[in-house]
Amino acid sequence: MKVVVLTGAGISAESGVSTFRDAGGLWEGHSVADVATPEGFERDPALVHAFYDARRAQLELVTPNPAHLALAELEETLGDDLLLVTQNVDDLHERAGSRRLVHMHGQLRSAWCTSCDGRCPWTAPLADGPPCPGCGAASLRPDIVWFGEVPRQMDRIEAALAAADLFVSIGTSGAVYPAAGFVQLARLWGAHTVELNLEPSQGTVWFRDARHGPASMLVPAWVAELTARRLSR
Ligand code: BV8
Repeated sequence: MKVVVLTGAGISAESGVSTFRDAGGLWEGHSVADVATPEGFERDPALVHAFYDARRAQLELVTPNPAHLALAELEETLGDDLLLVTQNVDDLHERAGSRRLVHMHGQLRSAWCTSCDGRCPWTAPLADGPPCPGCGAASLRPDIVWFGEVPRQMDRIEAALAAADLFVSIGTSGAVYPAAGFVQLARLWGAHTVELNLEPSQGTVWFRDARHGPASMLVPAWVAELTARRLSR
């Protein structure tokens, strides 16, 4: 059985990472245009660096929750039959043990040089213009996909959706495309579709099965159910 799992900010909420659109979420106090677009970065790089430097620093204080751990266990069971696609830029899936993982919107703990186009692991602030380890230029930006930029590894994601028997969306509001459209592609290509979210998302109508509650409860239960079903065949 081939499975594609898509995660959003809701899977990291119980780890203490703020979501985007829940009350008190990240975008409160910031307009998307100012902190999550190339134009915003061009206009005020210090504001954008401050926004991402604060989120990168917060990663020191948070740890994976049972939902992240359950998905890592599922990878142990399914191996190459599972692809985990995350919209999240935190590293909680990696720290939980997931390896077959696509960060379609980039990663906080990586820096991207606009001079040499090189990428490198990065945990420190970027606001003070550190030199690129590759070319020495003070041209490092957050390795993040902003609005209007192209999400990463779309070919790989679309190929996995076309081959999937099961598509599961966890902790996402279904507000941002192309991620919000994956459920429609999966259905079109014959997959069963499941939503695991605190509340119905904007795309909940597209899911054959929708379960609502905290991810730290729903995801381990769903993984146990799937694993038991596989073993009983
Ligand atoms: C692109 C940066 C072209 C990283 C992000 C009109 C129609 C269609 C599309 C567009 C349009 N106008 C513009 C567009 C394109 C645009 C877009 O979709 N805009 C929206 C606003 C309409 N998209 C783009 O620009 C994308 N690029 O389209 O390029 C292209 C396309 C295909 C192929 C080639 C080229 C780029 C989008 C990437 C933007 N970058 N973030 C960062 O700063 O983190 S998006 C940002 O919001 C996040 O990365 C995240 O991915 C996204 C969605 O947020 P969620 O993860 O869903 O979080 P949210 O807070 O919204 O929801 C949390 C959910 O969790 C809630 O439902 C809540 O109930 C639930 N929850 C909370 N607690 C829990 C929980 N669930 C379970 N348990 C809990 N405890």
